[in-house]
Amino acid sequence: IEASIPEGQRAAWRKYSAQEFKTKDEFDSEVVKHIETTLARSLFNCDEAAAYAGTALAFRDRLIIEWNRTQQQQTAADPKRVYYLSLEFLMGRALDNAMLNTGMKNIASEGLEDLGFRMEDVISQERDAALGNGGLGRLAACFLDSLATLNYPAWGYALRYRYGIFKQEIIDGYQVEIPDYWLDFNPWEFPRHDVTVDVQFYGNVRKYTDGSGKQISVWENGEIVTAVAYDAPIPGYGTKTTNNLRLWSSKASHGEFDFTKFNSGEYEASVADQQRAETISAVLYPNDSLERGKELRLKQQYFWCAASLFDIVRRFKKSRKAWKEFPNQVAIQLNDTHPTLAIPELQRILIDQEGLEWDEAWSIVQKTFGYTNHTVLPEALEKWSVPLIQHLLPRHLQIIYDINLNFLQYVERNFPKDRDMLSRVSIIEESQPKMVRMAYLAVIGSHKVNGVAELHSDLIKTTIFKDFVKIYGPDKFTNVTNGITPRRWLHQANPRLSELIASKLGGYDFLRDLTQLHKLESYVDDKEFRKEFQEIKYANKVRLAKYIKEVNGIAVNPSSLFDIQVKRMHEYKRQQLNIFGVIHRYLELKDMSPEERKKVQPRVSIFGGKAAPGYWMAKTVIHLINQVSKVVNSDKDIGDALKVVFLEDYNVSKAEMITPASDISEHISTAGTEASGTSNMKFVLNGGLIIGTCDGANIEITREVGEDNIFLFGNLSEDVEDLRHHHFYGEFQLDPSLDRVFKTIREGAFGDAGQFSALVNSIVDHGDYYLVSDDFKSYLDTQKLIDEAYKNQEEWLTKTITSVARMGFFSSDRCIDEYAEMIWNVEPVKVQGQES
Ligand code: GFP
Ligand code: GFP
Repeated sequence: IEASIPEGQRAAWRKYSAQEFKTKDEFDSEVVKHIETTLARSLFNCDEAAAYAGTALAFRDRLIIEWNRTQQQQTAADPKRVYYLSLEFLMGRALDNAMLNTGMKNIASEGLEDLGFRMEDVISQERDAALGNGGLGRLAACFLDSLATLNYPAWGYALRYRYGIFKQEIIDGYQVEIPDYWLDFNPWEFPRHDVTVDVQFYGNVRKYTDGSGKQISVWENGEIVTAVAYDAPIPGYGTKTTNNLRLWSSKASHGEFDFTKFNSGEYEASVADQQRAETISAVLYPNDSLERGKELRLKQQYFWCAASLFDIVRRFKKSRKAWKEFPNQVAIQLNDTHPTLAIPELQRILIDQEGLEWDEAWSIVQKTFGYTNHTVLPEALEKWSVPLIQHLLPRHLQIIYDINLNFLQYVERNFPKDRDMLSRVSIIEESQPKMVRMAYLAVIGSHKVNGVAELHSDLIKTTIFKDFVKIYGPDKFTNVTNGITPRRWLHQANPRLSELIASKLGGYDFLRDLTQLHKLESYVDDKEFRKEFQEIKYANKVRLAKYIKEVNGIAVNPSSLFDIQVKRMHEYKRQQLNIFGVIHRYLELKDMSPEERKKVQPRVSIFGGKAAPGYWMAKTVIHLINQVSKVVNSDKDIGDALKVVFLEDYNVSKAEMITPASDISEHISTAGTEASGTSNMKFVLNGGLIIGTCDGANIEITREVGEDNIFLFGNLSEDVEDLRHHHFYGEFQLDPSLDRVFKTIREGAFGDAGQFSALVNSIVDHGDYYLVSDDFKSYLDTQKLIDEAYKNQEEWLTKTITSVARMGFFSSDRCIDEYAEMIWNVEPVKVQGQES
């Protein structure tokens, strides 16, 4: 509903229209006002949490003023918009980002000091918004930052989970999951109780023929759940654009609870529906390749797609354009297959509700969607059972069948000789029960499909989507190499380095155009610059060492080589390779005399990451790391030569502290399995080097920084299949060093060996699917090279500085510009500072 203030009254309104604070004093006045009135606290009971809350509310107000202006101006300009549908947005903390992006952090720091608080303490009060598992969700968050910074009219759509990804505690070396209830205080969201959508589930489809002889389908008698919008403002850096992330929360359609039931005394039943409805947006699912076929997860997906599409279609209809204009006004990007139901949903809206003919509607659908694939692991490709979809979404199943029928007829006409092709490419897998292959539906319903790094984009064309390349031609498939936002991952995480760079590059422009970093190459030999660069790295290591001491109780020497692997725990990411390497190092140290030991390069091996609750192998690896840590760290022979640390509850805000502190970080997936990786980019940008396989974005990082500045090892992706085959049919030769590691584990050096037998057996007896044994020697050799290289600190420094200078390509700004041009065809809209 548009409810404008009449022309005559606008002057009065404008006079009192909310103003952004601009000075330290104005900021303080906002903070104090919020602490006293919004929080009902006073001078006498204002702790750091309250100071955070007051500061956050002051910035929230500021952002929402800019948000309103952005939305008004974008509405007036009515440009083509991008809608990024992602079931995960791993946002982390918002305050620091809001302060830096608006350029108000210094003012706020001074203001807080006046009030008796330190900025650092205030920032650390905020809880992470952890609405994601790992790289996929964090990528989506970086994209929002870039979209706003580059002034693209863009919306993110997701679910407002009451519980984000679980909190991880390590108890006796085991991972324990604790629910993450993060919403008790979240100043960054705006509930929009006026923006709601009713979403239907279950029910039946009634068909009839209308007067003109047209077949009509009506989906009816379903259960209705209401989606309520919660908006989170996304400020761009150095721009007035503040875009929107809209999160849907579920509630019962009849309001609080069923009054009829309540009045007749059925108290429990009266709230049961309400609870059932609210469950839909209750939890974020951990990324577990084994977690399959959960009805609730499918419900989440549809609930979110249906609410988002309703909103998108409603916004499109406001400008009263013809339907054929829809793809010129709307680009929808599917982040992985989770939002694939948006495809049959849009088709349903167009044919069942808007009365378009099938072909016209389908052409609109295909032009509207783009699909990003993030994995080629077959077990991670989503499938839903036909009976489940039939039950939950009967009309969508019919539409999916019709899409499939049209598609298969097309394939049959064009490939009459390849009879097998039909069953290979069918959206429906003829299994027991039948399954809907979501990735195929996503490919068929989109005009572009992209992978996230060059190797990965090539692989999807030769493996999972090979037949589709034949059918549609190669142009439908493209690559957009991932990127990261330098605002959070350099400026915010490593302010001193950012400042140093700015001092050489003449200001902070490089944060908006990261390619400018190349100018740093001329400072590689600059003594002052080198010294400061090195000092910053050391200070970042000291900060991490302090944290490790506080939290893990382990004293680590900041002069040691910090070797870090932090990411989701998964066999393909091969944390097991890393810890086996650590055990090998430990055994070697034990073999040495004390004199020899003194000569080795001291190292701290740092791990962090969550394992999906049902993923036993990943949990076993966590347990092994912790057991090894216990043994090694308390071994008097070893001392500083080796320390092993597992950092509990790895998340975005911890990543901001960990990333700038690495000397080496590990990106050691089995070649061909890690689609891109993005933390590899973050580590190098912060002056650390990489040990990695020829996989994902490691390859492009190598191309940019040069082969001398990265430590690559291991087999290549083209050899993986043969090696696996050989494990099963050839003779399995275990690398002798790895054999010794396994013997040590079996002898109980790290506690009850039975706990680790499945892990060891997966390699020794079950085909070593992830090729740990094949890459072990090359991994150890490369670690040796690293020890040697690190001893020459001057050389090392040259490598790190040169690498930073060459990382410009990996900004998510570059990445978003590529999507905008190749896939979305959208243009920026410059938002003006004053009301227009
Ligand atoms: C958006 C915002 C509204 C705002 C309008 C017009 O609406 O708050 O009033 O733009 O400026 F959400 P829709 O695009 O969602 O209709
Ligand atoms: C997934 C892939 C990564 C990729 C990201 C973003 O993330 O290789 O970099 O998506 O495209 F596996 P993870 O959740 O596995 O980190």
